[in-house]
Amino acid sequence: MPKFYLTTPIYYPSGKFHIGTAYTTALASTIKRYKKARGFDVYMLTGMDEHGQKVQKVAEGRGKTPQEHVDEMADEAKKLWSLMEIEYDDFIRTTEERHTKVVEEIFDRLMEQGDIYKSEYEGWYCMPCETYFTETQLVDGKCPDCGREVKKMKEESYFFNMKKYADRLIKFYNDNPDFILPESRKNELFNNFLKPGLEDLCVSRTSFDWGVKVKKDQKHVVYVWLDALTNYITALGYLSDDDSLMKKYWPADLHIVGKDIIRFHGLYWPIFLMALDLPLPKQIYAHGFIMMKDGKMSKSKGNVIYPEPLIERYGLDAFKYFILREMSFGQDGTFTPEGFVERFNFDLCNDLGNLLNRTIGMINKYFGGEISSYPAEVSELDKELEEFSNNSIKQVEEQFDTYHISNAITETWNLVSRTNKYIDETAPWVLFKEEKTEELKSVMYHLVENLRRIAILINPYMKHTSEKMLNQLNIPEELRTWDSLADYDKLVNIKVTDKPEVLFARLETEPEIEVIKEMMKWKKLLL
Ligand code: ME8
Repeated sequence: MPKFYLTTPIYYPSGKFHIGTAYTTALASTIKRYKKARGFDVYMLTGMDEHGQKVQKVAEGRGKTPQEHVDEMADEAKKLWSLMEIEYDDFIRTTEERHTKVVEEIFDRLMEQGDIYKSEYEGWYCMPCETYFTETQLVDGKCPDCGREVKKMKEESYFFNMKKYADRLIKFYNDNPDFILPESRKNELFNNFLKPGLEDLCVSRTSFDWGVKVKKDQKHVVYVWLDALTNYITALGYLSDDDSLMKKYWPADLHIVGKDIIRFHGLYWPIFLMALDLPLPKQIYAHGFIMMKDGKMSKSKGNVIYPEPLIERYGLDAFKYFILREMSFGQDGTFTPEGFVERFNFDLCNDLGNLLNRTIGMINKYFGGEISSYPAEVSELDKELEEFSNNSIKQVEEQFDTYHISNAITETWNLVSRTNKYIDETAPWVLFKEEKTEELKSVMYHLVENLRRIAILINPYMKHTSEKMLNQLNIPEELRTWDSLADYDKLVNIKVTDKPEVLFARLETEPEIEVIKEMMKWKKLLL
């Protein structure tokens, strides 16, 4: 079985996770379910990045030790991922011994090899980003990444010799044009950082102590990004007694990150791996941001909406549907209450829910809930629908395979619309009136067959809806698999439920928008 190792960023426990964090994780879990359905042995890693000055400050603000704080936050994170049914295989925390021990060793080894050397650092430091900038990198004297104040700081530091590996990385980029997705992000990294020449990177701090200590120089703490990035290999047991997962799954097939951290993943991480003599990840995908009306949704700004109230009121599937559909490949997407209610009512209620309900209603009314098998004769309209449907499957797979999840959803909804249109075109109620029983049966067969396919296509991100659809149609197990999408004539003795259940109950637009606006007023929360 081919393997597929997939990761999310490990998030900072600096505030309660909002729907941006939830988006990355839901995206990864969706890709995992898709890959599994396609026969891959998938391993998905997520976790928490628990060290650094920012986390230390937040803990102090709560009157807790950093360890107490991160322990609570890790529990909260796991609760959220369980509520969202995230199918991760491991949850790594950078404060765990299995991680810290290996980070110490890696740092030591890189020092021994001469890749890390001691010097002095002076620069402009952005605390929220935990990053130093040179004078010229600042934008209007502020942090070029987040726009906040920076502080002039000087400290004795260890540096990583990036320059030594820069040419190898340039060659790697040239030899692997799909290494960074989307291409625009790759070009940015290439033109703005690699071409002008990489600076050596400061990889230790003395200004705080919440982190992994440098083994041979204990007043230094390992830079949080060197600490954090290595999670992708420490979780697999790199340099530990049992490194069987490392042997099996490394290199990663896909690191999913937000565009804010592509620089760390696309430049520093590959170079650290080169220095460790390990193969580089196959692909890194940087997605866009979920925006609010006043800019990027972020833990530090507090302009957030949390997943829990949305899931509680509208269900997990509707929540995932919205965030995954709204974010086009590599682009930003916007969260608005209006958009959410509209998608719920139009896409889920009208388009999908009604298609299922109408179909089941008609089969019950016209045939007592039963139709036998693939019709002996098919009409032009049937053929058109079948072709459209076959092509939709191809498109959805192509989009999933290239991680264009939003497009895969759009393609699926095109099939939903096309199937709805087929009902209008074939006008089953007329066929019934005119007693064209065979034609009517044929139409019902095609409807069930396409609903079956749609249910399978949405399964990676709307598991419950998918199962409800397949159950109401009584589809046998062997025709619920991804492979069975290729079939179109295998259904026999279809017996649909006589008690159809509404998939998504229509929302009253205006009052519902108000409900979501209230959710957006939840104050910034820590836990
Ligand atoms: O950067 N829209 O942690 P972090 C979409 N610990 N995604 C968003 C988002 C938004 N508005 N806001 C956050 C860190 N994200 C480091 C990572 S990895 C070795 C270390 C998601 O808690 C997105 O994936 O700040 C982004 O890259 C990540 O959360 C940042 O999480």
